[in-house]
Amino acid sequence: MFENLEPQIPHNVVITLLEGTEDAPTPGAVLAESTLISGVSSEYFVAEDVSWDDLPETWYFFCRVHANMNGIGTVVAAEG
Ligand SMILES: [Cu+2]
Repeated sequence: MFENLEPQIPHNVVITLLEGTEDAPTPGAVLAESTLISGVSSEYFVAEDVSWDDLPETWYFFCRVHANMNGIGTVVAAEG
């Protein structure tokens, strides 16, 4: 789920391969990119052509509008 708490500010999420190191990550090839979503909003972003199973164990993500908004994501199995 994608949650944007900033009124009037558009953000999105771009998921890419993780390059560099975990201390100095850099984005690789783009795997999926959401539309721009203006806050305040919380919506599900569904990539039609990418499933969780398609992602590597860890990946890089950032906001197309604000490249300094970035981090590393991990797929975790649902419990139960
Ligand atoms: Cu942003």
